[in-house]
Amino acid sequence: MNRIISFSMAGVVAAGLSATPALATQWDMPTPYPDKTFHTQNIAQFAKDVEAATKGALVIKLHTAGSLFKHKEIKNAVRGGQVPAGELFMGLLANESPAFGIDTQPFLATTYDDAARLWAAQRPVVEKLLDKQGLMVLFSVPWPGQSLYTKKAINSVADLKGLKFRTYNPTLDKFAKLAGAAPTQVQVPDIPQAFATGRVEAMITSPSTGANSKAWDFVTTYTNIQAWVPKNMVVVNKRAFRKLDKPVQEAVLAAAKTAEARGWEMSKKETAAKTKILADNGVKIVEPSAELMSGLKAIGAKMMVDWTKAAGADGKAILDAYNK
Ligand code: PCA
Repeated sequence: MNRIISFSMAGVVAAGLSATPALATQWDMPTPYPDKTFHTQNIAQFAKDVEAATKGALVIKLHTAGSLFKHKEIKNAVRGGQVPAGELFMGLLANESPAFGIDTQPFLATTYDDAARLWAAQRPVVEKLLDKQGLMVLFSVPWPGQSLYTKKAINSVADLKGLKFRTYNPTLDKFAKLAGAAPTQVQVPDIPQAFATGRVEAMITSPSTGANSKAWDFVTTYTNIQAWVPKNMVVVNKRAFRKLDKPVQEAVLAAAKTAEARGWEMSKKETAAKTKILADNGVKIVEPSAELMSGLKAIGAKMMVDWTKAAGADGKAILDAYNK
């Protein structure tokens, strides 16, 4: 909490001395994910780039793994100005507006090319929704494709019935429920503990989060369903952004653009690298049966119908742009 106080004091001092451009601003920035996550490494590089480009006029201090604010608090902390910027999983906001969760829709966009097209279609709507809350999107980077981790072979949707399922957002809750599993949301830093204590026994996530969580300690099988390519986003409080000198603002936007491009490339490399780590540690990597895939895709198709109804005009704008 000291840091938050020091941030707002820095704000007060900066406002009082706004004629002194040499005064450095420090931004505290919470992220939900641990240090070794490629997203976190990308954001650390972004912070370095900003500091270098502004010659230290803006210093971004990361607070990783939910250490300053819990994942579910990060958006409102930025909105309320307790911190100027933060990272979160875009689909975490799916209940606020379905537009935020379209990239967690099963089997809509399952490759990086489709994910990039979906982001281009989704971005204007996401920006409009966040702008109303005084927030700006700096950049967004996808996780590798999401696949299935279990303690036994899964050959059909019926094999998922009754499994205690670790989830991370409302869309995945629904997918798990429709598959007959019992969803429980667990944040990434808590995954190993949740499996160890038996709170959960299966999950859908990327090879990155699987390998970083040492999934071999608690599952045997990775079924490569590649069901969706969800994204994180870095958001900034518009008031905090406007307080920066113009050249500093420009440096932040330029570094954000670079971070987005770099992050997508890092993500693409993760899939093979982290799947290999899973295999090297004894996790069985299997391709899904046709029966499992058709069952999961049928659930996805039903969810797509529900999403389209719930998402209204914003949803239509996104899908029209995506399908163009
Ligand atoms: N890792 C994060 C989000 C998606 C992913 O691959 C998680 O499991 O919560």
